[in-house]
Amino acid sequence: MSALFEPYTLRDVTIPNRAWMPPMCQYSAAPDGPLTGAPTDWHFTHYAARATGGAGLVIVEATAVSPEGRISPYDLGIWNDTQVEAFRRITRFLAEQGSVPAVQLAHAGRKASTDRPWAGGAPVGPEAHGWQPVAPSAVPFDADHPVPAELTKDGIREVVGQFADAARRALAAGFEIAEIHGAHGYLIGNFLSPHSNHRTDEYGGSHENRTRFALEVVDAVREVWPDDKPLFFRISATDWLERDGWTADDTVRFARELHAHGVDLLDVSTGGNASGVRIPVGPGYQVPFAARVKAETPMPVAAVGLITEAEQAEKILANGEADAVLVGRELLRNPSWARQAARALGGEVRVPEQYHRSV
Ligand code: FNR
Ligand code: 531
Repeated sequence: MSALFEPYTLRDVTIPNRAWMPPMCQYSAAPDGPLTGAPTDWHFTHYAARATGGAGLVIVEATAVSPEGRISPYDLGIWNDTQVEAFRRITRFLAEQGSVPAVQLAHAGRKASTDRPWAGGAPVGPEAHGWQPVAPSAVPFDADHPVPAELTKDGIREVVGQFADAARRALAAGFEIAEIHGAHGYLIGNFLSPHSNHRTDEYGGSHENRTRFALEVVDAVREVWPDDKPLFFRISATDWLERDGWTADDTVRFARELHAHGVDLLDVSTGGNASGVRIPVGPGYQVPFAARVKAETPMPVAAVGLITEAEQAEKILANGEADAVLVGRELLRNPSWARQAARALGGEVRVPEQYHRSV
């Protein structure tokens, strides 16, 4: 039996295989008006295709917990009931197709208020639906980004509450798994790393202080999220900085703490919080970070990053380097990657009845 097509049960949720779709922003929601942040026909089509293509878990893209938590004005959000209603059509269909619907809850921090990548991705001001980003410290991501406003303690408390409200809405929207976005240089990652967190109060300085905000978010979400449903956390295992950054050792230590706080799986990415770093990109280049967490802590892990081939994915799991793989851009190229991997590996995958003549 192929490891990639072994079902995986976390708490009371069984994911039919280990070939999962990671969150990938589509920047396709309305940027203003009553439908701001609500999923559209595009989002339905985009996610439905990967579910009918056999992905066992579909993690909906970074979905902002507040308007100012968006990366771009075109991001999805889950801060109001109109958005919840629009998500229900997607979660219902994914579940009908046998895929587990998940959503990544996000706050963009100091990388907020930027244009869509295909429009250049530059920071936008109020004239283009933009706003003032916030962060743990008034330290910009790079020379092209504005200086963010330093969050006060009240501001921190407000964002923690927004994550809890977003989790409540994610549940109402029909999601089975919530993933907290702690990676790629957004708000939670801004607090974790000494590269971006220069605070001198109890949210800055030591490892315990810099991880405080992330753990307050985890605790607030875990309290709302049902005990029978899994909670994931996505982390950037390293900033790829020579010094003064977040490191793989920090990640291993933090993985133990997240596990103790009720996080069920760590989704292990890298980078995004420091500009101008050299990242050794290549097939499976981030897998070693997931493998370290899995080897040295009790935390289950998902691996991601240039995993494109069925045999490559199978080997990662068979070698015990990860419990699941996330296939991103290859799934954008080929929505039926999971079904084709099943054929290659002799695994079982659900095929829609309507397609049975094609099996
Ligand atoms: C991403 N990625 C990403 N990551 C995340 O945590 N939340 C997100 O919303 C997005 N959005 C996003 C959009 C697009 C268009 C791409 C290509 C990527 C990162 C993604 O989940 C994945 O970690 C990387 O793409 C690496 O995996 P692949 O693509 O090499 O399989
Ligand atoms: C790509 C990215 C991956 C890893 C580090 C930095 C950047 N993604 C990240 C996405 C937005 C689009 C670019 C998110 O995490 C929302």
